[in-house]
Amino acid sequence: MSDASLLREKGYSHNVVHEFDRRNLVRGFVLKGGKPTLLLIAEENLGSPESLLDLPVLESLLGSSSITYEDGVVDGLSLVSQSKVEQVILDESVFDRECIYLKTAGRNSAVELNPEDLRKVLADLGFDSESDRPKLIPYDFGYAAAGEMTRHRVISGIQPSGDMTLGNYLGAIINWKKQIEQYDENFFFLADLHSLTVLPDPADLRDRIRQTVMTLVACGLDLDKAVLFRQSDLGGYHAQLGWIFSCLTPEGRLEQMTQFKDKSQKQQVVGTGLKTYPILMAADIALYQATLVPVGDDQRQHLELCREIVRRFNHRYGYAMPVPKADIPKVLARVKSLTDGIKKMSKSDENRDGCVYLLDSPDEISRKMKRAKTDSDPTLRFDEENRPEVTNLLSMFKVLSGRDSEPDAAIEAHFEGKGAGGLKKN
Ligand code: AQP
Repeated sequence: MSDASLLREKGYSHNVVHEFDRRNLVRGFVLKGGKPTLLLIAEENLGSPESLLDLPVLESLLGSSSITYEDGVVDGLSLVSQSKVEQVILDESVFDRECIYLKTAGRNSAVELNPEDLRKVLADLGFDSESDRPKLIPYDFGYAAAGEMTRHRVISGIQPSGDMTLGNYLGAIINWKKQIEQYDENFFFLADLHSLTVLPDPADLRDRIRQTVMTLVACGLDLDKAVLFRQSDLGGYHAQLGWIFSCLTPEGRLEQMTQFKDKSQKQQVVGTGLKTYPILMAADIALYQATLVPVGDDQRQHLELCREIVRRFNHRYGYAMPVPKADIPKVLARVKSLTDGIKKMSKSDENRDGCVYLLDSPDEISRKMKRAKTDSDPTLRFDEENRPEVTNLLSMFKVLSGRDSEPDAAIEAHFEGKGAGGLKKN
């Protein structure tokens, strides 16, 4: 049985393709040493099979120091279904990709698959990382070089592009504060070079830099435990690494960025910087050899690109920097506008009623909340797809009342019979 026929049999949607993007290729190796193991690893993390064997991390994962491996193309999933392997090590970084390709044995073709489906197929085949004796070992090989997982160097930035919103706070700042308490090395910066992409007035920009610093301090960012700096004060270094990274980034990748698509529509003249923004962002992170980046969901795609660029750099020039991980809130990773549940709450939004600004007075916040868009259904339910506005308000309540670990049903029950009016009062 081949991987393709296995996926067909299991009913997982996939395509068989003959031309595929190697960056999205997942290579399979059979490792022998202790238990026969299938290793599924993203091509970019591989380096060479020889260097893979040198990885002490692999030895420790297998609990064995003498590993041999079967090279060549391995029809990976089908080996699992034939019970020829007893455990699977899965490179977690495959989940950064929108799609992956599993090369099929003996042919120059690959199975195109959604990464989440790979996890489901493995679970269906009895390989589950949740069981007592896990047979599925998830590991992020792209990140492995960063060393011990319990230590992190944290970095994140904010553009001084307007008054800070509740979106900035809940998407990012709240996590910055948590990281400061947990890790020793924390760097945060005012991304003023990034904000030049929308051509701000110079005097406004200077004022906003000052105001953003003051707001961050007012949010409780403890500057005894973190470094806060202005990006342009070290701009030469950021720009230099950005240039090197730009040489490693296919132009087409930049056009896929949704933020570029959104922001370029609002500009009369689209500057090149708006497009290359994610490259500078990758440099901002890699320059400091940071490992953890607390950001909101809108930056997920940029972080994914940053990880790709760093892997490519390490692969081409030798290891120099860890592949950073994004730290994105589990609840309310993307705060939506109060007036439009499809749009993200944004400091540069012209409609100020859509945003809760951190410097708004309590009266102003209450006025905006009262006018927030909801729908005609008086029963309050979390339903992102069909009721984005109500879901946004319920999620805000959930996080701001410190009940984010509770199930959605508990929050819905809290508002039973109170309708949107009751929710807005909270
Ligand atoms: N609505 C949001 N929900 C969750 N997180 C958000 N962030 C921004 N808006 C939301 C997070 O805030 C951090 C700083 O953002 P930024 O200043 O670097 O740029 P941005 O993501 O483009 O934020 P804005 O507010 O929308 O700015 P403008 O209007 O200038 O584009 C990031 O971690 C971001 O994810």
